[in-house]
Amino acid sequence: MASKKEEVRRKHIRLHMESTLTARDKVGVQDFVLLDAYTSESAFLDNLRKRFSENLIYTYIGTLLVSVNPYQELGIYTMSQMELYQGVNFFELPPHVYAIADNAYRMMCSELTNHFILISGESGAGKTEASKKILQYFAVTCPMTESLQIARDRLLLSNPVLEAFGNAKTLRNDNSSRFGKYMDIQFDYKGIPVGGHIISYLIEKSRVVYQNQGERNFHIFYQLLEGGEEELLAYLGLERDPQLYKYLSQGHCAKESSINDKNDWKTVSSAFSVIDFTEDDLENLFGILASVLHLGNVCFEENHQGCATIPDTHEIKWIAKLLGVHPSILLEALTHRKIEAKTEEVICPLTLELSVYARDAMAKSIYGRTFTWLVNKINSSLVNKDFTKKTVIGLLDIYGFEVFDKNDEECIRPGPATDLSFLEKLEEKVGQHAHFQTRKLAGPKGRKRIGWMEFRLSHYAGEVTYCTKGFLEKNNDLLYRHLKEVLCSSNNRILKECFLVAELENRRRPPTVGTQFKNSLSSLLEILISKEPSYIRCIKPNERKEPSKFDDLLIRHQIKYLGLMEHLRVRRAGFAHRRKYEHFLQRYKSLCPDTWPHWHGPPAEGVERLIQYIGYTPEEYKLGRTKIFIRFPRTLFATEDAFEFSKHQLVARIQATYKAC
Ligand code: AOV
Ligand code: MG
Repeated sequence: MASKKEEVRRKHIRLHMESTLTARDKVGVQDFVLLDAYTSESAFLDNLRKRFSENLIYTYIGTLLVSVNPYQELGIYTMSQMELYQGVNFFELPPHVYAIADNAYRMMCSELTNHFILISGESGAGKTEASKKILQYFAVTCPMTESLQIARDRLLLSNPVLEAFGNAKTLRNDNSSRFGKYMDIQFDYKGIPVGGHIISYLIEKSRVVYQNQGERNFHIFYQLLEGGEEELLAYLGLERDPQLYKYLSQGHCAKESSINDKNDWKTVSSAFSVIDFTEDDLENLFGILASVLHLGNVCFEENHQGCATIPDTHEIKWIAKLLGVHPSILLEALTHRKIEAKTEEVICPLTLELSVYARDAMAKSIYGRTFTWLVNKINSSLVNKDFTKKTVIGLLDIYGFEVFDKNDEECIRPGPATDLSFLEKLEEKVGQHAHFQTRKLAGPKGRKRIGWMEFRLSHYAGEVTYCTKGFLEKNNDLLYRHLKEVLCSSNNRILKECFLVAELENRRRPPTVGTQFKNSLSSLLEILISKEPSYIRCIKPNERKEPSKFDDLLIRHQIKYLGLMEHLRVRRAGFAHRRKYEHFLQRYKSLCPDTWPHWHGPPAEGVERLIQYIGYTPEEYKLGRTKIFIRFPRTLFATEDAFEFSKHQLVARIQATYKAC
């Protein structure tokens, strides 16, 4: 095996050397740093296009990986590919997401440091796929013991479950993540994956009650209807046809040819059992999903006094049964609200509009909190208390620009605020901004293109116009107290954990979406600051999800917004590798008699002594305050090779001594 691998590796190096000389015009360069006209965006684009047309979707900028979504299976994620990238110096093989994963892993093992891989790019660019490939790479290539196989399986299988509940078909992506995800994979000192932890950010709750034309609700609803057993559906009071549910049919694409809900249901069902969900958990969980669907079908009418009534209580009875609440109290809470006067509570009827609002708020709130429960539940199955000393590699799969925290404040008002006042507030808060336009801000020239209730944002992909009509309801899930009381009284075990009675006593306003976002962002920054980063930038080649189509304009936009040219400039001017003195010394100290086996002085001096000994030339490196900067990859390779060699020598010496005894 090793010799075959060695052979392939050598072949690649030969090919690479030839390609840089002869085939460069055809397939481009595998590292943008090697481009001749490196400051020109057109040269950058040309190189990316050349490679894409040869199905070479990965290109480096130094150690940053640029990935273009191929929208087709390329056969580059096989077992033999994984083996090939294992333990290989970074630049020896063609760029690959496995190289990024392997590099982070090896650094973690050798330096005992924590790492994270940040994956960014616009919707549909391939972030989630990249993060899954990395997880698979670790699952397959890392050492493993029998007792830890379960931990590995849970790490892998948390994905389909989270995707079922947190992903949906959108216009841009048939499997779009509607939440942000940070996942720590924890390793023991031998480099065996032993556990993990997931943090989720801002699940898009509005999707539960409303979807745009051509979009769907979260996958799990369709999976349940399509794949759920007859008895289960009968128990939940559900019909198989998604068209019968208002919350599933507004986008007019409940059935989508690219998605196999039945198969996905099977995957998710078996994943549930591996990640420790009991029958009871599932019964409660599906009860909640079914209640949401029943809620969507609750219809209101207006009586003579202009108050909302529910003429048909069929759905109410199902919800009451599944959530373990009293049907008449639920009915009252959906059509009335409690107002607290000085000493007493007054119950006021709601208008039809406000009842619809209350119903949707209930559905969003239930779903949102259940999602949080689900993440916690998965986390409890990923915890591994047996290992106290762990190092981690974090994977950050962020959704970018569709979240903007400027919309919160207005949403806090109980009841719908007017959409126009929301827009006015946006104008006031955001003001003049290169990426934000409204009719008022556009000036006379652009005015014609923007409607009264619209605002326009510049995203990676170009401009997107948003209509604020209905925007507030979509983003609002403030629950009337009356409904909250009902949910706090629920007998559904999951809801009991999600809606604590103590919440009713707390009179403070719940944090707005913006505050939540800001808080989670700052805690994320804290997590990231303590780790060594690697970067993957994903690019979407066209808007039609088609293979082999390279849309120059769209990609140019992304090169700009992802800051790739700046990154390239910095890389060209600077030094490709940087390592902390301690880590560098720890790894390579055996190469120099002065630093081996221990160096007692300051690490910086030790490093200086070491590199002088092994003969770094002055243009190859620079010494910073805490780190050594190495200009060329080959310098680091040479050092690494010397290190490997010295290790073999050491082993040979030990063996020889052993034999001699
Ligand atoms: P995203 O995570 O960046 O979008 P995904 O990772 O879900 O995008 O990729 C979108 C789709 O593109 C996938 O479902 C695949 O069909 C295809 N795809 C992506 N990467 C590859 C690849 N390496 N090889 C083959 N096909 C690929 V979003 O979550 O919407 O921001 O919100
Ligand atoms: Mg995604």
